[in-house]
Amino acid sequence: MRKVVTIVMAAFRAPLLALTSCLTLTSLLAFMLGSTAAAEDAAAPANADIKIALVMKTLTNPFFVAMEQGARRAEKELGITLQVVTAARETSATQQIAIIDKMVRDHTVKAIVIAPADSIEIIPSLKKAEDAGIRIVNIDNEIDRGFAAKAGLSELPFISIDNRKSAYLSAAFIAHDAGQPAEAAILEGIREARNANERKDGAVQAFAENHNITLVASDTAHWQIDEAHDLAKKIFEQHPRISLLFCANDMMALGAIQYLQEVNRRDVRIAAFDGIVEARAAIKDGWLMATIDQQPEQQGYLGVVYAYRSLKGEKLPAVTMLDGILVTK
Ligand code: ALL
Repeated sequence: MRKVVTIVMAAFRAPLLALTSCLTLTSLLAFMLGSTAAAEDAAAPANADIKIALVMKTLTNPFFVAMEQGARRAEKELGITLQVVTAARETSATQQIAIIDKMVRDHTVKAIVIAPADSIEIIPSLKKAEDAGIRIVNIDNEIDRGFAAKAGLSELPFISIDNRKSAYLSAAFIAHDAGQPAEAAILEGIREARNANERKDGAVQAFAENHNITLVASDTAHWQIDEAHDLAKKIFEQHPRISLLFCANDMMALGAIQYLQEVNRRDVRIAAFDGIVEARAAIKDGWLMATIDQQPEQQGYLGVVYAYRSLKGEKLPAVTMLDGILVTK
């Protein structure tokens, strides 16, 4: 297990380090340029007093590292001040709630861009934020619109991809040509997240459309690599004939692949979701068949741009759907 974790950690620590040094350089440059510009124009950068927060789940998943990079691009372009905050783990939904509550209490930001860990529990905190005059943009995982309306939260602009359709595309890639009877399994994301359920539905549909396929197991590994390794072990020990596996994100696919490598099972066809660099490498190595690029960089970028435009009084589209791009090579 450790092997994959280390590879993944090392792989995204590098861009993180690069990002940090790049930020340091940027700040240095900004400082140097700033001191020259200060003579001519004391008010640079233009919107530095506009503080926008990007609240994500965790930086232990490269998906969110890419999302931050997009948000930083918007920060630079708009000249605003961006604060990026995450919880510790995929499962730290309560920590994300505490982060929002503290921002409301401390009046530190004018807008919040949120990729929620949980589609329902976060709603009361978002309502408090809205009541405090903070603009909110929902990206990635949609909050539950029914609960939001009941809580009196207004309709938040939402930016994401079509999770059901994209999961269908990914799972169909391994399902459509199963010409012999085959057993399939699904590793689900956190069940309190709407996108996890939509992805499960899409994969169930893709498997159901081929009458040769029987779905024999579906369980959650909470988006996490280690948990997916252990869940895959359990499921494959119970159903050794499984030959098709859909994982609702790449991290879980990497955990499952690690298990399959340990038991030397090259025959299992796996489809996943996110398009992170490590998953693309697994496709090249033949361990993964498909994933979905859900453009996290662009989601982060647009989230901040929308928050800014909302603060400028613009009316935003209720739903913005980016393309979920099937990656198979
Ligand atoms: C979802 C994202 C990604 C990610 C997962 C883990 O909301 O869309 O698929 O892998 O969260 O937190």
